[in-house]
Order: sequence, then structure tokens, then C-alpha cells
Amino acid sequence: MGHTSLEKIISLQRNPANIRNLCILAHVDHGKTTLADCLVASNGIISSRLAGKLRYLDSREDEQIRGITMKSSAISLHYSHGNEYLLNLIDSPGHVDFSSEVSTAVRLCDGAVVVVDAVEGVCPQTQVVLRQAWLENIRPVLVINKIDRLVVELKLTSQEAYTHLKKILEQVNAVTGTLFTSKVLEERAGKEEEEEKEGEKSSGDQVYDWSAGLEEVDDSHLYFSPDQGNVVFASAIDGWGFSIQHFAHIYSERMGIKKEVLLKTLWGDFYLSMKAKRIMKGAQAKGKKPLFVQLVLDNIWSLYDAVVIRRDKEKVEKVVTSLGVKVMARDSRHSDPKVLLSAICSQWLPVSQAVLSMVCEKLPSPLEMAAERVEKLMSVGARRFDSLPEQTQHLKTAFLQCSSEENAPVIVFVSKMFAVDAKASPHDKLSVTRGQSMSLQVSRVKLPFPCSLWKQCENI
Ligand SMILES: Nc1nc2c(ncn2[C@@H]2O[C@H](COP(=O)(O)OP(=O)(O)OP(=O)(O)O)[C@@H](O)[C@H]2O)c(=O)[nH]1
Ligand SMILES: [Mg+2]
Repeated sequence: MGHTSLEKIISLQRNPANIRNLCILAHVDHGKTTLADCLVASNGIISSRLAGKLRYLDSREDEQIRGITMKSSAISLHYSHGNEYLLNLIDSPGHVDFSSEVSTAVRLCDGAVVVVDAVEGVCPQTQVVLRQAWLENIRPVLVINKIDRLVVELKLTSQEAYTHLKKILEQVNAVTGTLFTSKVLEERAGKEEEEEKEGEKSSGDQVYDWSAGLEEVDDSHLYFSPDQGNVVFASAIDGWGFSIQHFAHIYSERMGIKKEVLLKTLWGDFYLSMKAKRIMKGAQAKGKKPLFVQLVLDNIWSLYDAVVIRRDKEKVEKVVTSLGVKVMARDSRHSDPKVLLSAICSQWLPVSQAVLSMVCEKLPSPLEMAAERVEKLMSVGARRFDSLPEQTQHLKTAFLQCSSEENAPVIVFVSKMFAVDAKASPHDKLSVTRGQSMSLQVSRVKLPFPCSLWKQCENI
């Protein structure tokens, strides 16, 4: 896709239903900025050859030197997925020292892409960011990144990799499960306390049932599962990524199996019975290859084997022809096989397409923001929403409507303020008392907002 003009971005802002405000969250080094590079490259802002190498959103000199993100950075992207979408993306740091940058980023967004390294799995900051997303009530989707490491470094077979990926999903879902359980138990404890206060219960004959309330609430939508469309498997450095929707679409055409059936069976304990010409359950018990291994991972593994491990030119040519991708002569002649690999993969399974379509489909638009969250965002510190001046309280309706009408109020949400020495600040910055100046770091403009406005706020 070519570079999107400012006019286009401005016109996209007028349709809040097609806006997604999202941040990328993860433990340090799990590949957030590399993934962001691929997304930025899809808009033609950087070349796809440089994606992953440039780390475009690590725009500070110290970030480039240290190879680590220290400040959150924002960018607006355009994506066509049936409709046209405007994606306001924040890349956050993963190091614990910069965790305040994550809290401020989360507050500005309606959804998050949580990245997990396929080798490292769930790490301490992964748990922290999942908790932050939960507490801020923003919806997460998952990207399991660095799957290339399973092939090249750990040298797992496709079957072993499948078992490994299943474990990672279980780990992530265990964190969500814990958050959900504690919320239900907290709510129940609150209710009991109220009832006790009202004297409806005598404390003597109370039996404590720890699981009460848990069964009644449907929590299935909270978990990550490839068949729910909220998981992408990726290698950002090699430019590829996919959700099972992609393969369900391909194989439904090729094998004549209904897409809905494939969507339910491509992930899980299912296998293809050649005899019965049907998809059957019980792959593990019968010692069969699960569909995910047979139809998805085996293809990726054989590509890595041909291009990176054995460098088998003939096989590469066959694969390139069967995938219908075009490879430039300079890429196939390159001494580093990874160049050829990314040239093939980025056309076959472009990671930006997998992630951005998941974002458009699964993350909410600003219009879906719950009224309680608006009240929470509008209440500063311990101050309650109903104690705010009446006029301020009225802004809640405008906040929820995200109207871009001429007469609608513009609401700027200041997510972070910090004091800097007056000497270090130019004269035109906002000055406050005692030789200090105030900097607004990132702000949420709760109208469909342009990132240029974020930038303006940063420069105040
Ligand atoms: N093998 C492999 N390496 C990757 C992949 N994605 C990123 N990396 C490498 O992982 C390292 C960290 O990548 P970053 O994108 O800077 O990670 P980050 O999550 O943004 O790190 P912080 O912002 O500092 O927390 C770099 O050396 C990347 O080249 C991948 O898919 N596969
Ligand atoms: Mg980073």
C-alpha cells in the first residue's frame, strides 16, 4: 500500500466506527517494535526490506543505541479490510523501568496486541501487561512471535512445536483465568459484605463455598484461542504471520471442506482421515498428526528447511512456484538465506495483513467504550465522577459519542505530565511556577483523533 495522505487520514477520522486505538504490549525484547515496523511498512512509510531492522518507532538516539524502547511512540496507519480503517497505534516499552509508559499507553487505547516470544513464553512483564489491560478494561488480542526460533534455534519438529505452542496458549490463558477468578471472588465478597451489613445473614451458619459464582458466569470469550480469531502466529523478523482463518480459507477452496468446519478443527485434537475422507477427533489418542501440524506448520517447516537449513535451490524453486510468489534475482542470490526467506514469506503470509485484520475484526472501536470507563477516565485521582462540576459531567455524553461535528466539544485527555528543568525547555513551552515547565507527554483526544495532534500535545 502506498503512503496515505494527511487528507485521507483526516477523512478517516470522521468515522469513529472504523477507528481502532491500540497499543502493542509485551515483556522486554519479545518483538513489539519489530512487529510495529512490519505494520508501518504496510503503509509504505518505510521499505519492507528495512522492516525489523530500522525499528522506526524507536526514534530516540538512545533507543537506537541501546536497542531497547524507552518511550511509547504513536503512529496512525491506514488499512483496507472490506471497509477503510484508521489505526492509531502505540508501541510501548517492555522493560520494567519504563512501566509508567505502558500504563499511560493502555489508558489511551481501546484494545491491545499482546506479543509473546514463542521460546520465552509468558514472562513477568507479560503477566503485568495482561493485568493492566484487564484493569483498564481494554480488549487484548495475542501474537505469538519469533516462531522461526522454534525451527532454527530449538530445532523442534512441527509436531513438537505444536505441543509447545499449545503450552504457551495455556500459560497466557492461565493468567486471564486468574484475573477472572479474582474479579468474580472480589465481587462476591463485596456482595456478601453488603448483605451482612443489611443483616440478612447470620454469620454463625455460613459455609464458605470458594467456587460459588464462578460457574454462573460465561468467561469463554475472555480467552485466547486460534478458533476465536484472536491469535496470530508470527515471525516478525521474517515478515510472516497468520491466523487460522487464512488457512481455513485456502483449504476450504482446495479441499472442498466447509470453511466453518475448518475454523473449528484447524486448531485442536483433530486429524484428517484419508480413508473416511473426513476430519475426525482424537488425533493424539490415535497417534495421528493434528490438522494444524499437517496443513499449517509442515508447510512452514519445509520452507525453512529448503531455504535456511539445507539451502536446496531446486526445492525452493518448486515452493516459490507452488505458492505463486515472485522473487527477485538479487534476493535468491543473496548470501544470507534469510533475505530470500523474508522475500517469500512476506508475500505468502504477510504479518501486517494477519495482525491488522485481526485488530479490525476483534478490537472494539472507540464508540464501544463502556460508560464506566469514561467515568473512570474523567475522574482524577480519588475524586468521584458525580463530584465533578455538572458541565464536566455532561461531557461524558460527548466522550461516548466521539462526534466529529463542528459544534461538538473537543476533549483532550492528558495521560501523563512530567516536570522538566526550565533551562532544558524552549521559551514557547507552557511555563509554570518556580522555574519549571510542564510537558504533556501523550494525550487522548476523545474525538477520532489524529496522531499529529498527539504530536502537537507532545510539543506543548
Ligand atoms: N528470531 C527472531 N527475532 C526477533 C523477532 N522479532 C524480533 N526479534 C528480535 O528480538 C530483539 C528485540 O526486538 P524488539 O522489536 O526491539 O523488541 P521489543 O519488544 O520492542 O523490545 P523493548 O521495546 O525494548 O521491550 C531484536 O534483536 C529483534 O531483531 C522474530 O520474529 N524472530
Ligand atoms: Mg520496542
